[in-house]
Amino acid sequence: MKIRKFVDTAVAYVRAGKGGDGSGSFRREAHVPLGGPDGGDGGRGGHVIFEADRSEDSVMRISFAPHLTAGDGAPGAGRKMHGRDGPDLLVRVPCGTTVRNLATGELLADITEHGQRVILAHGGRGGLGNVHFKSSTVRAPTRHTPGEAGESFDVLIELKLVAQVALVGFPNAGKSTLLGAITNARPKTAPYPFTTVNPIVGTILFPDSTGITVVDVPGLIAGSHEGKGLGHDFLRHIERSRFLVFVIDMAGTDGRDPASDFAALREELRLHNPGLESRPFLVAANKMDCPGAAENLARFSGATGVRPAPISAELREGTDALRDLIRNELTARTGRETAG
Ligand SMILES: Nc1nc2c(ncn2[C@@H]2O[C@H](COP(=O)(O)OP(=O)(O)OP(=O)(O)O)[C@@H](O)[C@H]2O)c(=O)[nH]1
Ligand SMILES: [Mg+2]
Repeated sequence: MKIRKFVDTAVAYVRAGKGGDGSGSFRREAHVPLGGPDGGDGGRGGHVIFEADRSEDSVMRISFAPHLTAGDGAPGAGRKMHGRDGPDLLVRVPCGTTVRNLATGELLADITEHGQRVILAHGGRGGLGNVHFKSSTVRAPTRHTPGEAGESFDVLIELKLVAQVALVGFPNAGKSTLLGAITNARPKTAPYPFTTVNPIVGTILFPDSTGITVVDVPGLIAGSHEGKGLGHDFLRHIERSRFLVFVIDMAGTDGRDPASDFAALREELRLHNPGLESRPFLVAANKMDCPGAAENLARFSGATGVRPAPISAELREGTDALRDLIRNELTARTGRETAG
């Protein structure tokens, strides 16, 4: 079973091929005196191309062989022969990979769909052979140009795992406890806010060996959309999931009101990205083992019109039913089958 950190990174040096040099050849044949220039052009240097491949699941491999170099173009030759283009280098990366220029931070590619290709570094153009430089005054040009260098730079490659389901809730609501109860992940839990600082992905494994990936996103707070707390980064993670599970502390710990918690979470999503609050969701009413939770739940349903799934993540009560509910809702409301 694989439990991965949410972001998997590699640094690499990409170098596209150099263009082949143009040729400065002259035609020489037994019965053709002064045969004239016949030097062909050099071939283009190979590109470095990244391609998304759904069978890849990490960019870590790249860090073991971080020089990504495409082939050089061949030089041109006599008889106007064009040099062969340098072979391209095709680098397969998982869907959800972004590539940045390491020095400037500039985003060079955001590769999401299987089969999508991006030319990351262009090969240099081939040089021109001397056939191009013939004119009425220069009958026997020796001039020919060298191939251009290919592009080369260091890149930062990041894979952002895309989980199917995101757990969304205020700090301390019990998201990590729930992730530990329903998936193979074993995140740290503690009775204080912001225990989780990096998103963690786990997989719900069903007996028929299908799975659903779930990400525990660190606690949202009012103002997250402005960068408060752990801020934007985590809202972006939520954005990538097709289905949301709101984890609400029904015990109303620290004098919280569950219905206003729910409203505040949805508002935070809306402020970050209008439309995000209407992404398909279900609500898990957590901490139902605590005193007052049942009354709070009744009030919650009255106030919001939503019927949550009652659970105690800590005692693992209702969590099996929640797994099944997540599966059914995910399939019914996003039209997505679970992954094998
Ligand atoms: N009584 C009770 N306590 C719970 C339940 N679920 C979680 N807790 C407790 O609530 C506290 C917070 O749980 P976490 O799972 O760390 O909460 P979180 O939402 O991941 O919090 P952050 O990582 O800080 O955002 C821990 O002390 C848990 O033991 C539950 O169902 N019942
Ligand atoms: Mg947590």
